[in-house]
Amino acid sequence: MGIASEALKNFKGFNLKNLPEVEPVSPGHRACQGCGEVLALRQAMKALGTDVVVCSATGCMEIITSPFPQSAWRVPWIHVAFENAAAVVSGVESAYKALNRKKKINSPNTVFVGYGGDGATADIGMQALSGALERGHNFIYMCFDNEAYMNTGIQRSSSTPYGAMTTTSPRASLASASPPRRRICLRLQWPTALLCGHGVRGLPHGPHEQGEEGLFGAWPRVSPHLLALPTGWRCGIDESIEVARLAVQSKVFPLYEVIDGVYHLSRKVAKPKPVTDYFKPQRRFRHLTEVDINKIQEKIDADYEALIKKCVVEEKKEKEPKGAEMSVSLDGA
Ligand SMILES: Cc1ncc(C[n+]2csc(CCOP(=O)(O)OP(=O)(O)O)c2C)c(N)n1
Ligand code: SF4
Ligand SMILES: [Mg+2]
Repeated sequence: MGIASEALKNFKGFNLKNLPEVEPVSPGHRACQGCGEVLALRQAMKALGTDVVVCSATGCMEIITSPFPQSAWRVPWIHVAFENAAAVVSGVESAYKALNRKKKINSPNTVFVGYGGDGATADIGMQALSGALERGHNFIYMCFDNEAYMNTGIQRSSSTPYGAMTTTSPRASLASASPPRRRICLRLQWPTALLCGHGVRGLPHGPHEQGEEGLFGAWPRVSPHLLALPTGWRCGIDESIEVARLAVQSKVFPLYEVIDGVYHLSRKVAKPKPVTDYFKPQRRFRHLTEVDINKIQEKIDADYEALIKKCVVEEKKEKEPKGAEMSVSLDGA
């Protein structure tokens, strides 16, 4: 059983009625207009509260929140290298454990958070994350997956979807290209929590969303968030939430959790939209031919079917909670 701060224990999901007022990431940072990633970071930190220690890999969310001599962080925050956020958060968690045991500090409920982009997680930081998971540290790891190395100029990462244009992937037809790769959660093959869409629910979304036994019972947790953003995805500055929502509705990014090896589908996509609806607002896909798109659609359908077969569908979560129409979550898939 893990431990959780008061803010986490009382967290009931996001909607306008119960949005926590606390702002661990303050306004005035330097994210691009319409950035979905900083919205996810803000929402996640609101849920986590202030009794936290955060370890940040380099990437956009580090650069835009900490241009010397300023900082948008109102909680303890450590900037580490590109590859080792999970290693550092492991060390911090172990140090707190030891200091608490020796009664040198009294912080039994502190929550330890590591985060990085898709480059920092799925590529260069995979080893550190794998090690931290294997050791079973008490921490939450968030991957802010914007599907490229955005901070350094939109280079392709292993999370970049098949066919998307980046500054390092050619726009040639995909007919002879290598097949799409699996997302990080599937590659980790570890009890993880996968959630989507701006991370606007901030934290693992699904059957065990609320309560200590669910959200906080199983440590460690890995939460990839899919984030749409105008700069790299070439959508409008007012479209990033809608594009992320379309990712769920078109089955491109299904919402599910894996808890102790059991797959839980958080939202069944009853009336899926075609992938073309998801691609349309994003100019990074505009070069694709009909043949390319059909191939991608086939792969999405096959992957979703395979996921459904593995999943327990939590019927009670099919219904929207009261007040959800005011929610900024990505439900409705
Ligand atoms: C070892 C190392 N290689 C490369 C860099 C340069 N670098 C800094 S941030 C970054 C891209 C980060 O991409 P991602 O993790 O996806 O985060 P995003 O900026 O997209 O949020 C790169 C290549 C670095 N800081 N350290
Ligand atoms: S480049 Fe993308 S992720 Fe980075 S701040 Fe701009 S919109 Fe956000
Ligand atoms: Mg990235």
